[in-house]
Amino acid sequence: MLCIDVLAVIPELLEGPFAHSILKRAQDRELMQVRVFDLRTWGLGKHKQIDDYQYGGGAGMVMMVEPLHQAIKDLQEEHKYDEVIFLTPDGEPFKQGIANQLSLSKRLLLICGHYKGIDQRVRDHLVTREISIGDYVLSGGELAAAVVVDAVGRLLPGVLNDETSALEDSFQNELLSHPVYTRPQEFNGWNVPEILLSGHEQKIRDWREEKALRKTRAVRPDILNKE
Ligand code: 6GU
Repeated sequence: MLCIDVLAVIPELLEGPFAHSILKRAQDRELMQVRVFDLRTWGLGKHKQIDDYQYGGGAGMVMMVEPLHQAIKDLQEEHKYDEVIFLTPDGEPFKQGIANQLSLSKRLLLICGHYKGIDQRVRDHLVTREISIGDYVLSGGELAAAVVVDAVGRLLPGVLNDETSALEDSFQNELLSHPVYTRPQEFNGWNVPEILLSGHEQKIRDWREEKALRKTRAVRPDILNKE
């Protein structure tokens, strides 16, 4: 059982993604538990403040150290985390390998950033890993957290059925996926490639590999022949 806790500024953003399909199945089968916490619960004072102006000046609010520290401390009291992950556009690029690694954990804490960022002292002393889901800026870390939870959750043994084996995914073998077809055999004059109907297993494997290679060369040459 993998337990993932998420500290969010807008927890509502995370209600949808975990309530359906594969992530719902993972939770129903008790292979994964996802809990979302509202950071404002730990906010300061009457207004439950969680952000403030930045020292040195400049536009944009910064998430304060105290609410995050208290939240992490309270949650750590319940159980130790293998990783405390801060989701941030300046983190390490999220790749399949990281998802594979995280799927072997027992407990993860994901922290969703907002505004200009979080006080550096949280990153220096409390966060163990920083992850970005790509080279673009989202308005908050919640959607990134949903991406990470999805990518990790579907890898847990027993979540996917055999026919949707995660091992054949794009990126697991460093090639993009080959094209796939289902019925009908002909639609609008558009035909399924003959080879797939041949029953010739080795030829089909070769054809798929060739297609995957071509596709990868065309759109992601950067992932070919790495090291
Ligand atoms: Cl993890 N957070 C935000 N706010 N923006 C991002 C991101 C994360 N990854 C890419 N862009």
